[in-house]
Amino acid sequence: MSLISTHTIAEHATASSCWIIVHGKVYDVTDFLPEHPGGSKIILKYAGADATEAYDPIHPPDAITTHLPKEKHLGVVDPNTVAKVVHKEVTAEEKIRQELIVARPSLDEIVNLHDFEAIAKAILSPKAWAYYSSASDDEITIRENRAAYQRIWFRPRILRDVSVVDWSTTILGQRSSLPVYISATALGKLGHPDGELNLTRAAGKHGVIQMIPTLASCAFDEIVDAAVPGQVQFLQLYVNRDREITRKYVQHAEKRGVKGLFITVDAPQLGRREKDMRMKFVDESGVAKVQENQSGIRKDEGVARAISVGASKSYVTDHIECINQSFIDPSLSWKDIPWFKSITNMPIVLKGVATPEDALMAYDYGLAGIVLSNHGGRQLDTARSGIENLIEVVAALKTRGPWPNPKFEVFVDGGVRRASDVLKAIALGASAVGVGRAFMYSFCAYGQEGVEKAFEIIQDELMMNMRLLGARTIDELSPEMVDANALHSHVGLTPPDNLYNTIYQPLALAQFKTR
Ligand code: PPY
Repeated sequence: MSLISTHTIAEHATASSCWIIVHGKVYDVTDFLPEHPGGSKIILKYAGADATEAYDPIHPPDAITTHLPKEKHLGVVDPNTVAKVVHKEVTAEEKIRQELIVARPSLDEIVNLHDFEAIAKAILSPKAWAYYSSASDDEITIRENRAAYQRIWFRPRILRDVSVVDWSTTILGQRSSLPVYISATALGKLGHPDGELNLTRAAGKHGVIQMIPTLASCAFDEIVDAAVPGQVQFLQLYVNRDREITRKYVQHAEKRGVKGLFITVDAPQLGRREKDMRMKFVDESGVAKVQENQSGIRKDEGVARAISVGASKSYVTDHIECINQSFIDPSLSWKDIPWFKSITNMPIVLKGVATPEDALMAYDYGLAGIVLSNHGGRQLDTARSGIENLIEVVAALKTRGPWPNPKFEVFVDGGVRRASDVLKAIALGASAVGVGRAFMYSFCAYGQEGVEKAFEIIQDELMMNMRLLGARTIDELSPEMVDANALHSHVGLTPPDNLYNTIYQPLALAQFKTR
């Protein structure tokens, strides 16, 4: 491979000749610019320079090598020409963050899932925290996801000999040590260098099922390769406009042993997440700044960095700039379902169902199940919580035949932080519950060990709550064990969730310029 000097690379810094460096290798991406799913502007920002830092959290490591023809792989950067790293001035905020990382509580001191979230909030880069924690519009739904569980009360049974309790179960016919699976969350490397692999490794050790996200930072194969023999993994799918890409991806996943396909159906367009959007306008020193004339951002687009997608507009922020909406086909419809069934034998589950009407359609289309989800409050704001929808959905499904129905499973996700939440959902008819952010925060805070600790905490809480509830197995959880009468009342008489509320960061307003 030829050695190329940084000086030569810097001469190719325009749209008519665009070279970039990724992981020390030099690529000519000129012809690829119009094809890049995230648009050409983001690449041009790094034209003639090193793009690795921006590339890493967003792309699987092999994306560039597999997508770019071999003749565009130009060589490696001549190390003698790389300027010695000049240490950037560390901001006061960054200094505090570094100190907090060192001063994290020891893992022994972590007693609940909120702890992970609080630590992640303190030690993540402001951008990563904004992306992960943000939800759409006024963030009503994300908070309702928590609040809804607290409008359900237990009706515990006594004197049932609960010396032995067993919370293991099956999910889509697969054994699971917990009635909980790891739900898909994107861009894991924004929070930890090992990204989603933290989840895979912890899940493998503990017999927990992981749903692999389409938009993982790690390559799909890397995540499957990290699994131990027999470890069960599902796949979350964003359906590409180019169905050939989707077909190949799904069939490859099935060949690699993935046991279930969860098609995301609640995101034909990305929700507007304001915390994330505002991050774009805060420079490194925390000073509010409108980045006019940069990457084509126009003042008249306000704070939302808008890109055109057909007739609609959707925002992209710095770190997800490379994820263009072409990943997500807004024309996806029920008509596509038979095609999915024709390309795979994996059980197919729709992720993001919110009404009994759609639940019945999924059932009638012969699918394997649904996830009652509002995408962690990141899509349609003031959409109801999955747990609230569960009651109506189960009532509707009972009109189609005996319940529970092993051929059609209902899952719930959103806002789960306690085993008591899990038990409530199962008592009301869910097969299992998805947990996304809480596991992600556990690896942001402590890597794989954090995720393992999160599993242990859930187990401890399950044991205590099942004993106190009088349920020895998951099958013994029944609707009579909960009082959900207040669930549909949105009046708000529930005591505040103090732990969660101390972490919750209120939305901000537009900032005045500093002089
Ligand atoms: C989300 O952020 O909620 C996602 O599901 C991932 C994502 C990220 C960027 C574009 C589309 C979806």
